[in-house]
Amino acid sequence: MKRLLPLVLAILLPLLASAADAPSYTLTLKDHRYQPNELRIPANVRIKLELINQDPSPEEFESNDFPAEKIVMPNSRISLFIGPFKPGRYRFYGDFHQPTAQGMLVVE
Ligand SMILES: [Cu+2]
Repeated sequence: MKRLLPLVLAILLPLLASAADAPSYTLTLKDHRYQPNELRIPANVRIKLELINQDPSPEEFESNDFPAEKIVMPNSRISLFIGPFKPGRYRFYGDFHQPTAQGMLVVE
């Protein structure tokens, strides 16, 4: 067991560090719209997305351009990790209010 510890740490610490180092960005849902509705992020890095729902109904952050589907309850917040992305534009939306809840990731 003792001999395994350095190995376990060698595997776990980089994972923890990469999660802690991930740059963080915030999206707020209000009146079933994303604010900002265009989010600029750097290419080739995993990012942490903080999603704040200020509406009195649940929303689901979702995209067809990258893997993401996560529910955020009314007046709550969640965080998720997305990327890394190649430069480009990636559409996301709120599955429950698609007419208004539309946004774009601009990766550069
Ligand atoms: Cu969905």
